[in-house]
Amino acid sequence: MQSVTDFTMPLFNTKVKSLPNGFICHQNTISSVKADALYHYLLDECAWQQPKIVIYGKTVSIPRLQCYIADEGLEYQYSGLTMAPEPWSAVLLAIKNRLSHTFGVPFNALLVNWYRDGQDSMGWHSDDEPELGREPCIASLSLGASRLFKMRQKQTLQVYNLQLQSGDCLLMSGRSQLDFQHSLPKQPSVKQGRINLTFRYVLPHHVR
Ligand SMILES: O=C(O)CCC(=O)C(=O)O
Repeated sequence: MQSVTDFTMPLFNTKVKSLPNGFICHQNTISSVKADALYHYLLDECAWQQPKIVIYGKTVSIPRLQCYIADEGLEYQYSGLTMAPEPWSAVLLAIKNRLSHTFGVPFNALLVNWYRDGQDSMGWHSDDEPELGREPCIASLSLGASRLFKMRQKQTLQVYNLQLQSGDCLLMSGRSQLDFQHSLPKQPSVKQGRINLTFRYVLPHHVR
């Protein structure tokens, strides 16, 4: 297996799928060998948590595990949760810097989600928390099992499907969070795990 200490991302000279406005999928941004090495590294290294959130008055555990990593002091809040950041490892810092350079965005935060199998999921939502700003640019890297990603136009309710493969990098920018919700539905037939990394720029406290 490839060592993750020499983990670097190749250039983004990959196929780009056309999707609704604001969504771009860069396919095969890392080789399957690197994606596999990174997946197993993250399984071992991340401080996984399964927080509880309140939905329609009921307290439930989120249906996946997660880990929030960011620059010092950059808390992130969603669904009533406040997440204090874990520090960057050298491996994740290298990927963040590569993506920042590629997309011209000074990413400073990362939410890592681990879907242990097809029973784990993410419900419909937009990444529209105030600390992300009005039109955030989010780079979302998929590792492991292939999963269906859905985008739903908020006005027309038209749904678009995208099959995300290991090594794909989905960029969500422009009006993607204003005009669409997205979700990762349960897929009981999927038996393998998937890890998704969403690199974000979180506004410092003084400009929120
Ligand atoms: O796992 C995915 O691809 C979706 C992640 C997501 O929706 C999010 O982090 O906001």
